[in-house]
Amino acid sequence: MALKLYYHPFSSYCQKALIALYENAVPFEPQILAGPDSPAFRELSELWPMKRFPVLVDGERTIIEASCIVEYLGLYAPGPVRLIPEDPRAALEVRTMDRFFDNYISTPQQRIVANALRPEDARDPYGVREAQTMLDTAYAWLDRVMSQREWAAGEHFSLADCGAAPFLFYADWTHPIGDAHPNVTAYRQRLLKRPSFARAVDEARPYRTYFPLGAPDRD
Ligand SMILES: N[C@@H](CCC(=O)N[C@@H](CS)C(=O)NCC(=O)O)C(=O)O
Repeated sequence: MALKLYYHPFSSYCQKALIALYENAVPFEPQILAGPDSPAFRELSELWPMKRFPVLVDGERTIIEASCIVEYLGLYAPGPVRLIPEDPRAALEVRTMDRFFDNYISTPQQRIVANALRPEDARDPYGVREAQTMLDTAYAWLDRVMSQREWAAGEHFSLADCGAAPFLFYADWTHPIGDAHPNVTAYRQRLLKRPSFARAVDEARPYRTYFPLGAPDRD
């Protein structure tokens, strides 16, 4: 039975799962979430009441959370690109970096974007400043780490890079990485050249007007 992925092409967490699918050319049926009234969105609401996406369906099984989807694909649809290393010690480093990108790059980035979507009188400038400070701290830490690495966890492209790619892409649009973090900027460029992410970026191009802060005229 074909895997089904409920997703939107412009969503960063969905791109994280798409990268894993594209890395190993795993076939799947796209279930595009074209707004809250679309059939796919109604199905998503039944599958996962949190209505967060992506969600993967494999027969009777529903898999939530982008990291778990990537782990699931490694177990049930493995291919030549191993996104979680076999060695548990190497896998721990991959999972550590994966948590870093979710918690300290994506979370503050989404907080800034969510603030822009609030009604004017419910905005939270203090929260935005906190999120910007977290991003600055995260960029500085990552810059040191990436001075020694090609990919997030070392030599091999992994689960951690699947998240890093879209999260750094949108983080730079939201709160620029800047000249003070050349290793992060160079890593973001390497990610943009990775064919799996380049494909996800291209598929998301038609939706750039959706970016609440205004998308810059560049990748
Ligand atoms: N922890 C979830 C986060 C997923 C997530 O936040 N997805 C966003 C799209 S990028 C979403 O569902 N937004 C809709 C909403 O917040 O209602 C994961 O890792 O998959």
